[in-house]
This record gives sequence, C-alpha cells and structure tokens, in this order.
Amino acid sequence: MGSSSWIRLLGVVLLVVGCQFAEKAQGMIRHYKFNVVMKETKRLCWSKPIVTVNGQFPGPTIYAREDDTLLVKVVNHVSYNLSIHWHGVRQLRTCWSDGPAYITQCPIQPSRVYTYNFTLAGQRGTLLWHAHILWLRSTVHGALIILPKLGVPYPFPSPHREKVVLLAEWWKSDVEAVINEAIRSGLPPNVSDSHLINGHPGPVPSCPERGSTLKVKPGKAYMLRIINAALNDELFFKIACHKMMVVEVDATYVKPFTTDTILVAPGQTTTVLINTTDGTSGNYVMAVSPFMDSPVSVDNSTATAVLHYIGTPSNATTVPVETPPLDATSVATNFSNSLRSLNSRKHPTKVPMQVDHSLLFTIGIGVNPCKTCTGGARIVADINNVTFVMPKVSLLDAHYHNITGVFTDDFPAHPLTKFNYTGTSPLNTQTERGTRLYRLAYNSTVQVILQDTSMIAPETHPIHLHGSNFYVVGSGVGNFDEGEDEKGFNMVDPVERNTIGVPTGGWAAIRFRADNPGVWFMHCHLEVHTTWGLKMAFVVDDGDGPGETLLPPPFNLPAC
Ligand SMILES: *[C@@H]1O[C@H](CO)[C@@H](O)[C@H](O)[C@H]1NC(C)=O
Ligand SMILES: *[C@@H]1O[C@H](CO)[C@@H](O)[C@H](O)[C@H]1NC(C)=O
Ligand SMILES: *[C@@H]1O[C@H](CO)[C@@H](O)[C@H](O)[C@H]1NC(C)=O
Ligand SMILES: *[C@@H]1O[C@H](CO)[C@@H](O)[C@H](O)[C@H]1NC(C)=O
Ligand SMILES: *[C@@H]1O[C@H](CO)[C@@H](O)[C@H](O)[C@H]1NC(C)=O
Ligand SMILES: *[C@@H]1O[C@H](CO)[C@@H](O)[C@H](O)[C@H]1NC(C)=O
Ligand SMILES: *[C@@H]1O[C@H](CO)[C@@H](O)[C@H](O)[C@H]1NC(C)=O
Ligand SMILES: *[C@@H]1O[C@H](CO)[C@@H](O)[C@H](O)[C@H]1NC(C)=O
Ligand SMILES: *[C@@H]1O[C@H](CO)[C@@H](O)[C@H](O)[C@H]1NC(C)=O
Ligand SMILES: *[C@@H]1O[C@H](CO)[C@@H](O)[C@H](O)[C@H]1NC(C)=O
Ligand SMILES: *[C@@H]1O[C@H](CO)[C@@H](O)[C@H](O)[C@H]1NC(C)=O
Ligand SMILES: [Cu+2]
Repeated sequence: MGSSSWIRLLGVVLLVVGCQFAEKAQGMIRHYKFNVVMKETKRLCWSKPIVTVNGQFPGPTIYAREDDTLLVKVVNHVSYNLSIHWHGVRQLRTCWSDGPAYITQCPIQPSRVYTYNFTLAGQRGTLLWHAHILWLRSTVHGALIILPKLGVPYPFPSPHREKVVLLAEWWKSDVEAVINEAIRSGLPPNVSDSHLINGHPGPVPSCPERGSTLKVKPGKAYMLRIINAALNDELFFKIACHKMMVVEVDATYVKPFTTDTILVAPGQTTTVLINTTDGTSGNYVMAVSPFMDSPVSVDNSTATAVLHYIGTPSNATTVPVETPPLDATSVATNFSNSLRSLNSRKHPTKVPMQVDHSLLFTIGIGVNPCKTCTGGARIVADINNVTFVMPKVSLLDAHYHNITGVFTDDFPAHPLTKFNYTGTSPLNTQTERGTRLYRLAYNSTVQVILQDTSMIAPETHPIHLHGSNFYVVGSGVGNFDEGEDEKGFNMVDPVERNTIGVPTGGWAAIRFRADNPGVWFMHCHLEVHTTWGLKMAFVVDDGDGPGETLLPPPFNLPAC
C-alpha cells in the first residue's frame, strides 16, 4: 500500500471514531480530562443549569481499544460531591477505580481531583460512564466505546459507520430537588418530564423542537450503539421502516438476530446493525418509549429523533413509527428471550457448571414507619428484607485496611422468612436496615436467583453487578421453583451481561465467578430503588497467587 492509501485509511479510521482517537499501538495509555462544571443548557427547550462533564450534554464519548489503559482525571468544579463509575468495566484488581461513592471510594469533594486508572482487559463493545452519587448521573453520563484490539475484526460484517444513540430522562426541575423532596416526604419522586435521544426529546407538546438527527447514506450498513442512561425507565427503541440486527449487549457479543423493537433497561447497552435502503431518500422516525407492566406511575412520553438520508429534500415528510404500549410484556419478554451469547471459538461462553454459593435474593419494595414523613411512613426497598444503609466511609477502604464497625459480612444467603413472594402482599411490609455484605473466596462460583416480590407492587428491576459479568442461565414468572426451573437452565449459550431486567413478578438466575478481588456493589439500576435501599455488596477476598490480589490504593484516592 502506498503512503497516500495509508493516509486515506487513517482518515477513515479517524472519521469513524471521531477526532480524539489516534491509532498508535496495542495497549495504549489514553488520557482524558473530565472538568465537571455547571452549564446552562440552551440547546433544550427547558433550559436550566445542569452538572456536566466539560460543559457537554450528553457527556464526551470515550473511545479506546481492548487492552488500553485509561487515565481519566476528574476535576470537580461544582458544589456537589462527585464520583464516576465506568459501568460494565471489570476493573480487574483496580476496584479503587470502580467509582460508586462510599462503596469503593470517598467522593471527590468540591475543588478536588481524582485520576481513575484502569485497563480495559478482555472486553470490547458498548458501555457507558456515569456519576455514581446522588442523582447526578441524570446529566453526568456518556458513552464508553471499547473497540476490538488493533487488527481484530468484529465477528460480523464491519459497518460503514458507527453512531452512538444515548437515551436519557429529563426533568424540568432540578433533579437533586426532586429526589430530596421525595426523601423528605417518604413518597415516590416526581417522574421525569421527557425522554431524550442524544440530548433531545424531539417535538413534544410543550417543546416543538426538531430533535437530534442521524445522517446516513443509502445502501450502507450502520452500527448503532444504543445506551440507556435514563435514571428510572426501561425503554423500547424502534426505527420506522428499518429492522435492527442485534450483535452485542453490555459489551459481550451475542448470536445475531433481527428485530423491529429492542428493549434496553437503565445501565444496559444494545449494539445493532441497520441497513439503509439503496437508491432511497427519506426521513424516518427513531422513537423511544417506556416499558412498565405494573401499576407504577412513569413518564409515558415518547422521545423521537430522525434517521435522515443524505440528499433528502428539506420539504420531505418524516415517516412515523408506532411504539409498543407501555405494558407490552410480551414484546419485552420476547426480546429478552432472544438473547444468546455468541459462544464461538474466539468468544467462548464460560458459564460456571458448579456453584459454591447458591443464593436466593428477594428484591422488592417495603414500607417503614417515619415520624417526619407524609402519612407517617417511608417507602423503602430491600434485598432479602435488608434495606441497605450507606456507610460514612468507603467499604473498600474498610475492607483493605481491616477497619471494623463499618460493615458486617453476614448478608443473608436466603430470605429468613419464606412467603409466596409473588402472591398477595404480606401485611407486614417492614424491612430491616443494615450495611451487610456477602463474602466470597477468590475464584468461588456463585448463583443468585433474583426473585421479585409483589410486596406493595411487583415491578421489573434491572439488577446491576459491578466487577464481573454474569450469565443469565434462566428467568421466568412467579416464584422460582428449584426442582423444576433448574432443569430448564441454559448452560450452553446464556447471554452474558452486567445488568439484567428481572421480570415483573418473576425471577432471573445468574451465575458468575468471583475472580476479581474487592468490594463489588450489586443494586437495582432504577435510581429511585437504589435510593430506597435495593442494594448490597459482595466482598471478594484476595487469592493466593500472583495477579489474584487487589492492588494497593492509588496515592490520590479521595478521603472522607
Ligand atoms: C496506574 O496504575 C498502574 C498500576 O496498575 C501504575 O503502575 C501506574 O503508575 C498508575 N498511573 C498513574 C498515572 O497513576
Ligand atoms: C413535583 O410535582 C409536584 C406536583 O406537580 C409539584 O408541586 C412539585 O413542585 C414538584 N417538585 C419538584 C421538585 O419539582
Ligand atoms: C443487511 O444486509 C445484509 C446483507 O444483505 C444482511 O445479511 C443482513 O441481514 C441485513 N441486516 C438487516 C438488519 O436487515
Ligand atoms: C419475537 O422475537 C423474534 C426475534 O427477535 C421475532 O422474529 C418475532 O417476530 C418476535 N415475536 C413476537 C410475537 O414479537
Ligand atoms: C401519559 O399519562 C398521562 C397521565 O396519566 C395521560 O394523561 C396521558 O394521556 C398519557 N400519555 C400517553 C402518551 O400515553
Ligand atoms: C418538495 O419540493 C419540490 C420542489 O420544490 C416539489 O417538487 C415537491 O413536490 C415537494 N414535495 C413535497 C412533499 O411537498
Ligand atoms: C488485614 O488482615 C489480613 C488478614 O488478617 C492481613 O493479611 C492484612 O495484612 C491486613 N491488612 C492491613 C492493611 O492491615
Ligand atoms: C402464590 O400466589 C399466587 C397469586 O395469588 C397464586 O397464583 C399461587 O398459587 C401462590 N403460590 C403458592 C405456592 O401458594
Ligand atoms: C423484615 O424485617 C422486619 C423488621 O425486623 C420484620 O418485622 C419483618 O417481618 C421481616 N419481613 C420478612 C419478610 O422477613
Ligand atoms: C478457578 O477454579 C476453577 C475450577 O472451578 C479452576 O479450573 C481454575 O484453575 C481456578 N483458577 C484459579 C486462578 O485458581
Ligand atoms: C461530601 O463528602 C464528604 C466526605 O464523605 C462529607 O463529609 C461531606 O458532608 C459531603 N458533602 C456533602 C455536601 O454532602
Ligand atoms: Cu428496582
């Protein structure tokens, strides 16, 4: 190849991934600077000052390759405490860079700095980063794209171009005021006012704006990296007249399948390929609407963006698309059940065949007495009846330095009281409070049955595990039946992910290997449920061998 061809090739690479991305070598160190600043968003109809990274909303996209090391210097210029989580990044031995406040670090306080330092080992695909403190992730979030190693192709035809499609939720009010109001009253917080696609709601009654536009050429294949960065809503995504081929979820490859609707829960990602029609022009609506199949109030607005064929006349009409109804359980279930891990020679499925820890976790809502709350009661949430109480110092720090009195490692492996979890709600809806963790030896294998309860109301919960992906070996409705349901487990090609939507009034079974020492948060990725206490953590001890220990804390780790 002549030098001009090389330059052309380099030009293409740069165009594909944006100008911040330079190709040099395998295992590069990539520096990013996150200046966290307040910014008045004028782009949106509902202008207000928001917390942003580098003044951008959505935040900047991080591009890297598998094996690269990221050094992200976060400088806090706002009056809130901060921390950033690299959602889905395994953080092998670098739990200190995981990010959930008071779990793996103390917050980065105003005017302080912390440099996250971690390597993207054994992963490639679409992930996201977001604030992991208060409700700041509503505006502090962005895409984290891990390309395959230099020279390694995708296990599917390479697209012409790649585009990020970031879905989010927007409140007209200040988001911290919304959640603080709810904490004071003990009642659910106000639902959001709109959904967003790449920062825009599209034309909605009180805001007749155009929405974001994805420009495409006819007759090409495009990759859409769809990310749900919403706080509380599982979302359907559709494009008028275009089918989507799902190729990857949560940065793990799946067996490709074609669908006209995808479901993506907060914290989940779905990468799809679409073909644009040859010899055509036109504008096609891309729509996002919520999924909620229980009687819980939700922002039911539809956000839209436009897939615009280059060359389409400006007076052309836009082809609309109908989204599924709010409670389209069958569409949601069918999509979830279509996901299978690729399980190829290069990307084998490594589901643990034997389990050392067989856990049953009930997840749901409860109500505790509260003298100062409206109606004398506070809505809470729990796992195995434990409403998690956030510590005042970092759990990881307490674990590493053997500080006692911060947490106990007696988290219940099973519900202490058995009841018909998905039957009539018991009369006693109270929970216990505690900072209880579950301890795992290095390299032990774990199965968790995540069992939704109908306490107060059954509801789908997207459960997110930090530090490890898991395999979803089964799921179903009603109460998990050990004898029967285990027979149907998929041990061959279960989907591998980091966040699983547990079906409303049902269960999901996950398996993982605890081969990453540290303290790993597991929680509902509906922020409202996390706030209410639907969270716990695993503490994974060091192994004996080299490379099986947590690295020492970085010198600039924030203190409480
Ligand atoms: C990042 O962490 C590695 C250890 O994993 C260490 O060798 C390196 O010095 C760190 N870099 C910075 C800039 O802190
Ligand atoms: C929540 O909604 C109620 C009713 O619409 C409204 O009065 C209240 O101001 C809202 N709270 C915030 C923080 O926006
Ligand atoms: C796109 O076109 C290719 C080649 O014809 C085909 O194999 C693939 O299934 C198409 N994808 C979608 C989502 O229609
Ligand atoms: C279920 O999903 C498959 C693949 O995603 C699709 O082909 C089929 O039409 C769907 N069926 C229903 C009833 O939605
Ligand atoms: C959303 O819910 C509100 C209040 O329940 C209702 O008035 C409105 O018609 C709903 N909108 C849609 C698009 O379903
Ligand atoms: C758009 O404008 C062109 C040229 O001005 C005209 O021929 C065409 O009919 C218009 N199309 C629509 C949909 O109005
Ligand atoms: C914590 O306790 C373990 C086990 O007793 C010991 O190996 C380790 O050195 C202790 N760590 C610190 C920082 O004291
Ligand atoms: C649990 O409750 C559901 C709904 O009321 C009922 O259909 C089911 O039979 C009950 N299961 C058991 C084991 O009692
Ligand atoms: C949960 O704990 C509370 C407080 O100890 C207790 O009253 C309640 O019976 C427990 N509920 C269940 C289902 O274990
Ligand atoms: C982890 O355990 C598996 C068996 O479950 C074993 O094959 C593997 O060698 C172990 N790995 C380490 C690092 O100990
Ligand atoms: C910020 O974090 C520090 C350390 O945990 C804490 O002392 C302080 O109260 C926090 N500030 C706010 C405003 O919450
Ligand atoms: Cu939840």
